[in-house]
Amino acid sequence: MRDFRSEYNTLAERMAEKGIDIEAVKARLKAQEIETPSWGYADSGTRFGTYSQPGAAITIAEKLADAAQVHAFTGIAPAIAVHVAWDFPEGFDPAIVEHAESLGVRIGAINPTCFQDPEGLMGTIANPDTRIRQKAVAHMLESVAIGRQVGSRNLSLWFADGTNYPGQDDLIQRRHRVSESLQAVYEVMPETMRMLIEYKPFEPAFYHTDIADWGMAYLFAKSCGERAKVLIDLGHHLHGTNIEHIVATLLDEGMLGGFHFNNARYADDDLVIGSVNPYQDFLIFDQLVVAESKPQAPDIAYMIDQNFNVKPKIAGMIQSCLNIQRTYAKALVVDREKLAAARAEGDIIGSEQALIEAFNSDVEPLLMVVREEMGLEPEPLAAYLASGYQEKIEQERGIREAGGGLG
Ligand code: PSV
Ligand code: MN
Repeated sequence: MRDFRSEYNTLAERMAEKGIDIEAVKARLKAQEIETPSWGYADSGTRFGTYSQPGAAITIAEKLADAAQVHAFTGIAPAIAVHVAWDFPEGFDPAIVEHAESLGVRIGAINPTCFQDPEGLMGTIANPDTRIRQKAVAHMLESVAIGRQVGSRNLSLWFADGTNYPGQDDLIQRRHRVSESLQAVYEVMPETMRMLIEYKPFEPAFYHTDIADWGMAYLFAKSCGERAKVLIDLGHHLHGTNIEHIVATLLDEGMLGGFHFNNARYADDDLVIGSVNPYQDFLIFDQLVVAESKPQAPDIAYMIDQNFNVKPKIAGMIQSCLNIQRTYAKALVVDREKLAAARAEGDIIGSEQALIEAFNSDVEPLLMVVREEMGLEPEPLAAYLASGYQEKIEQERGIREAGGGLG
């Protein structure tokens, strides 16, 4: 293991020269929380099939146990987002709350599963058939009720609604149906709960999707009320989209409610965050760090939305959390004074360098010290891999018929 303590001391000196308060940076890193998705611990796949991994979780209890490992080793993943139909197929059992607590974790965002009902082929909340719309609303109300019982702060909504061919349905009428359905759910949400509205420009519908981009999500959120916000899934953009600009705009409008972290190379690939475009991830965190420093810091749910078809799931999730943590740390050590001065002088090289220097800086010794101070192993991935947990679940659970998550 590297001599991280002395490397940290050198780094701390360099930071002090730049006027960066390293203790404040460490405090923010210790307070970071990333929610992992229950479906990331289950078997998943593509439209061509679902793949079974030895030891993959099936029940919510197994998913929580696996998620608890991610938290135990990283210290920053205490909550697990659930997908109602996948996690509570026999109905919700409140005993799960205490069970999660006993594992040192808690249930986070509630995701109604509004996209696998065969009756929803023409849409759920945008469907021309009132009965099908009501069915989707009823499922969301059931999800709100679960949210109340687990004390969840976020109802996280994504819909597969859209059309495949021009003329298939009236686009404006569909908008109105979406608004009405969302409002019906918003009205019954407890004051403590927020509605996060996720957008996606394509898939499974390929002519139009009813909530195609951040602007549409924003308008639907506005039509509901103050506690409705936009959720950005990094994989839900067309190529070339400047996501950090969307982040900045929503932050400025007070409308950014949360993230679904992942990386995309071609489409909604669900690849590990940091694996395709770490610089873009850094530029997103740069915006977030600036917003956090404002008097009214934004309330943002940081969630991972990934499926691990080829990587081992728990190790993949730990790797994802660490990639996010590293990205946050790099954004925290940007020399903001230098950046502001360069911008004021119109020094484009200097301002970009301020970002690049932070992006290129080695923050690992800082993270290792933070982890040590949190009572964790300095190298969580290596520690997990050496723990024997993966071998244990492979032996106990074996390979079972895949279930529990989509690609
Ligand atoms: C849809 O592609 C999505 O991003 C939504 O967040 C769903 O809840 C999740 O993926 C399902 O895997
Ligand atoms: Mn998502």
